[in-house]
Amino acid sequence: MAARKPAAKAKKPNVSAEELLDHYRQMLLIRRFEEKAGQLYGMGLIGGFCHLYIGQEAVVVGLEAAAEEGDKRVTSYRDHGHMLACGMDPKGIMAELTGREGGFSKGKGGSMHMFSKEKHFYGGHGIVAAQVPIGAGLAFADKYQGNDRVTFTYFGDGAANQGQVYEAYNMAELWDLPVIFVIENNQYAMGTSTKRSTKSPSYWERGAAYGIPGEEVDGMDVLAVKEAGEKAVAHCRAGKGPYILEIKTYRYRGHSMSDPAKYRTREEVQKMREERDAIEGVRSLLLTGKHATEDDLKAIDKEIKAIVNEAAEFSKESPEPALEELWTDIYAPLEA
Ligand SMILES: Cc1ncc(C[n+]2csc(CCOP(=O)(O)OP(=O)(O)O)c2C)c(N)n1
Ligand SMILES: [Mg+2]
Repeated sequence: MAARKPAAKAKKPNVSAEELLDHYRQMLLIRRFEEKAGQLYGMGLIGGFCHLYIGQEAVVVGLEAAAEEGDKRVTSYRDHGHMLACGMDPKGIMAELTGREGGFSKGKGGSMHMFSKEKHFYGGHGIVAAQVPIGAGLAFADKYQGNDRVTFTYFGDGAANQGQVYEAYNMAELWDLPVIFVIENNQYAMGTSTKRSTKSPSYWERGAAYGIPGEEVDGMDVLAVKEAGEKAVAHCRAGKGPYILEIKTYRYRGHSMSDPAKYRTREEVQKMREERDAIEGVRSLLLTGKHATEDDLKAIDKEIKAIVNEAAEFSKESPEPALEELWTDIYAPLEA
C-alpha cells in the first residue's frame, strides 16, 4: 500500500486513545451499514433513491465529536452516515430504507426522508440545497430562544452553486445565527466535477462576500475535521455568527445506485481508497500508537457486523405500513 499522506499531521492526535477507538468504531459502522444497504438494494429490498456515504465517513464522525447534546443537524439525501453518527438506531434507518413500519418515517419516507426529534436530526432532503435555508432557520430559532445550541448544515459542492445558499449566508451573518455551513466537497455533483461547474478556486471563500469566516479542511482525516469543528462550534457559541467549513472528501461509490461511472477513472477512485482512506488512517494510528492490537480491532469489526446484521434482519422482518397510514403524518395536528 502506498504511503499515507496525512500521517505527519496525524502524529499528534487531539484525542485520547479511547476517543480514537470510538471514531474508528463510528466510521466503520457507517461503512458496513452502507455496504449492507448496497447489498439489500441489489436484492430488490430497497426501492427508490439510495445514496451511499462510503468514503466520506470522517466528515460526520469528526463533526459529531465536536457537537454537544442539543445541537442540531440537517443534510441532503446522502444522509445515512449523518443519522448513524448522531446516534439514531441503525434498525430504524435500515427499516426505513426497506419501506417498513419500523423505519424512522414508518416506511413512508425512504432513504432521503428521515427525521429524529430526539437526536435533533432534521432530515434528509431530496431537493439540492433546500436544507441550507432550513439550517439557517433552525439556528434562528435557537438564537430567538436564547439557548447556545449550534446547527450543522451539511450540503455538497454541487449544492454550493445554488442561489438559496447565498440568501441563507446573507441572513445568517446579518443576524449572527449560530450555524455551521458544512460543504462536503466530494468533488462531484452526480457526474459533474467541480472543475466543470465553477471557476471559483474554493467554496468557503465565497463567505467573505457576506462577512462569514471559514476554512478548508482535510475530510479524509477525522482528527483534522474534529479540530476544525471545535473551532467552528466555539465561534458560533461565542455569538459571533455563522462559520463555513469546506471539507474536502471523496465518495467511493456512484452518486446513487444508478451511476454510469464514466466521469472519473477507476484509477482515481483506487488511489483515494489506497492512499487517503480515513478508516485505514485511524486504524494505522491505533496500531502504531499501540492503542489497540489487531485482535482488538477484529473484535470491533465483529461487534459492528453484528449491529448491521441485526439492522438488516429487522428491516426484512418489520411489516410494510398498513394502508391507512397513507393518510397519516401529512399535516401536523393544530395543537402541535
Ligand atoms: C434542485 C435540484 N436540482 C437537481 C436535482 C438532481 N440532483 C440530485 S443530487 C444532484 C447533485 C448534487 O451534488 P452535490 O451537492 O455535490 O452533493 P453529493 O451528491 O455529491 O453529495 C443533483 C443535480 C435535485 N435533486 N434538486
Ligand atoms: Mg458533491
